Amino acid sequence: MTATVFITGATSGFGEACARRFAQAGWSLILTGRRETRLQALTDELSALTDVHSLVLDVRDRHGMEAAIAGLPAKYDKLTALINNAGLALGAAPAPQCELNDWDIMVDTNIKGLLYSTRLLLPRLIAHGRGAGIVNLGSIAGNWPYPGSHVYGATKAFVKQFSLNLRNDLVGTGVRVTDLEPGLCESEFSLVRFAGDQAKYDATYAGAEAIQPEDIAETIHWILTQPAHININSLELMPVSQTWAGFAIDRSRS
Ligand code: NDP
Ligand code: 8X3
Repeated sequence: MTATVFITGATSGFGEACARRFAQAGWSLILTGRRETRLQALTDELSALTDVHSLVLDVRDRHGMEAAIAGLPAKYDKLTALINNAGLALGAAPAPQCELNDWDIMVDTNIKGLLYSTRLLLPRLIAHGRGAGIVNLGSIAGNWPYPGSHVYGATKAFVKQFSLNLRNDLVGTGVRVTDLEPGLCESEFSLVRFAGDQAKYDATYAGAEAIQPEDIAETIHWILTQPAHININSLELMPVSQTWAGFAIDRSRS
């Protein structure tokens, strides 16, 4: 049986790199994202290597997700892997200056979208059984607080706890769950976060030798091809250039 991976957010960054990595390894792909032109171009390109099925989907659209997944061809009744990658940060301003709308979008995408794809695809992963796996894109932001992370980091903390809890409920099914927690990685993530501001994007990565999407794809491929009796619970990775800052202290009262 050919291994099949369902990837949310395959139109850029980690998702696109995963699509290429798994295609190279001969897996069938189910690719999703909102930007149809990009999705189609990637589908056309990778169809030369493997079987590719694409779905133009907004993960926040529960009914759209239900319909699209229910309508998958029978050959995808068993799924080897789900990469819950679609996600975003919006802004890095202090909480009092933030737009509630941006907070809604992060919660709806990073939490609710991930829940929809997980719940809707679990029966297919369980049907595959031993050796199947889910990789959820958490973040160092779910482990460590930093200024301006507030809701984004909190969504990733949710992803971590949900991933660990899900493992308990999947005991006996053979389905594995991993929370992957990258640090600074160079992708459109920062263009989205800074509303297309190229100068802020450049400043974020300047001289940092950030992790690249291909590095993340390689890591995810490694996680999902471990022997079937091994579950990588969580994996945090950073570029060597990134470490932790000290505690901040307000000295304005002296
Ligand atoms: P990119 O911005 O390059 O990619 C994000 C992907 O998510 C795109 O394909 C986008 O597709 C998709 N997406 C966003 N919103 C939706 C939506 N509502 N419905 C469907 N797809 C959506 O970022 P990265 O590749 O860097 O990020 C991928 C994941 O990794 C995210 O969850 C992010 O939080 C996480 N992460 C990123 C880090 C980084 O430093 N880059 C570090 C740690 C974690 P489209 O717009 O076409 O819908
Ligand atoms: C993205 C990594 O450090 O920008 O999840 O929050 S960080």
